[in-house]
Amino acid sequence: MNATTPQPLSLPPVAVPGLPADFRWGVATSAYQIEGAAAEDGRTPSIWDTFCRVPGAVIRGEHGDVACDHYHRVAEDVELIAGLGVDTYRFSLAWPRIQPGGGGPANAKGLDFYKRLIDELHGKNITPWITLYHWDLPQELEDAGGWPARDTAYRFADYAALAYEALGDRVEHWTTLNEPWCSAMLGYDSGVHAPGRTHFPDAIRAVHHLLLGHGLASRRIREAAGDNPLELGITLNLGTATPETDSEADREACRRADGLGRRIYLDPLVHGRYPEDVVADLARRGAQLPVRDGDLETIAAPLDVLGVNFYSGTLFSGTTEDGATEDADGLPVTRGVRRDLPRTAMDWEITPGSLTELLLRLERDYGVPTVITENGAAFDDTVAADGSVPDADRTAYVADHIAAVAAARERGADVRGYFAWSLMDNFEWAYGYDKRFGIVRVDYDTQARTLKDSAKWYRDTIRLTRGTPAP
Ligand code: IFM
Repeated sequence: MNATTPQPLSLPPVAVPGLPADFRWGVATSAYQIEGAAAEDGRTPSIWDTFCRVPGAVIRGEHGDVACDHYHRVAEDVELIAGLGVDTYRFSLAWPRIQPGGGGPANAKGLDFYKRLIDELHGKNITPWITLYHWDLPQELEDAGGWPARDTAYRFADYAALAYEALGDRVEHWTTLNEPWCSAMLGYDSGVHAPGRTHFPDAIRAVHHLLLGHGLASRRIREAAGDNPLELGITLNLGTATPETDSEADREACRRADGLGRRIYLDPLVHGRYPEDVVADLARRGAQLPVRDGDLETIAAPLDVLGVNFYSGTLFSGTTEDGATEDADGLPVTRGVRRDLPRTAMDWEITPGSLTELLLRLERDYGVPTVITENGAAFDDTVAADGSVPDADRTAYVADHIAAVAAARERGADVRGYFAWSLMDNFEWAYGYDKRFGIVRVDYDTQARTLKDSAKWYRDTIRLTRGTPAP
């Protein structure tokens, strides 16, 4: 938002009706986006360290070498999290920090960092919620074929077992993968994310091997946990697909988008099968899911919780702007239609009602308890003369989405928590440090952290909703 754009008025924090006292409130981050210390204490390069060095891959050639320097600021950052009054902190482990090179024994120094973080969190009564894989595949495993290669799924399960063995005594909440759609499609089809490959059939192989990796890792973790308390799940990025009109072409476009964006993950995870229509769509595009005997049983490992990352819903048309129903390759058109709606700095439409719709659909079709493991927005923040960051646009976004969650709960969706993305501004992948998603501002020159107005609103809203007295 710049000086000429009027800021919306700031919302006062109020108790959100319909959210119970035990509703989980959190903030989320991921390793490569905040840690820095890319070459310290034995960490080896991930695909993102490599990708950031590819000319033109990331805005201004930025990278995560220092990021928010979280590796060296754990105590300060946990203090910050505690000040927000959240009960949960979702973060990811860097695979190449814990198991350098993607194979062999654990790196004690890498583990020590996470033990320190977890102990600091426990010291402040904050529940750690671990994600095992938030996109930082050890480079050696990409060199050996990456996610399109089946072996990567087995390497992931070994890493998961190793991480659980070291940290399982202190952490109950484990997520295997973050947004496998992004790993597969952005990494291996469009190539806008690491490792930057552009081969659709390989992306589809990656989908299957990511899901297989999830299933194998889940089995290893459950076996290791025995009777110890464990909440195990996976996080998907999910949205909604709405047809532009009631035409058959538009409805088909939605079916295809929903198939490749959601059902290809949810159906095998929950029902143990890939959707037939999606398999047929893939065949038309020369791609195949490389399923072997027993894989689907493995993938359909019990899920205690489904993590939902939600940012926007999409309107789809089955025709080009010229009215054609086939593209240049003779494939049916699936076109996202731009609406006249408010947008974030990512140019994503703001559609909180779609979150209610999504949660009700997940309840109806899949029936697994959900937690919103990410929701939030990038805006072009400005710092006021007094140092404050009056981000009323972000506050409104978060408030509207929390209300959407409450509305879904009231209509029967079993949604148990909400984590704001993100705790602080950080490395936004191909956008570098350009897009700021934090509720806390980071000054990358000084590494100073400043609560934006949205962070204060979030803190006060949590307190009022829980009904706890002001400190
Ligand atoms: O920053 C990302 C995060 O790593 C994964 N989910 C979407 C966020 C915003 O793009």
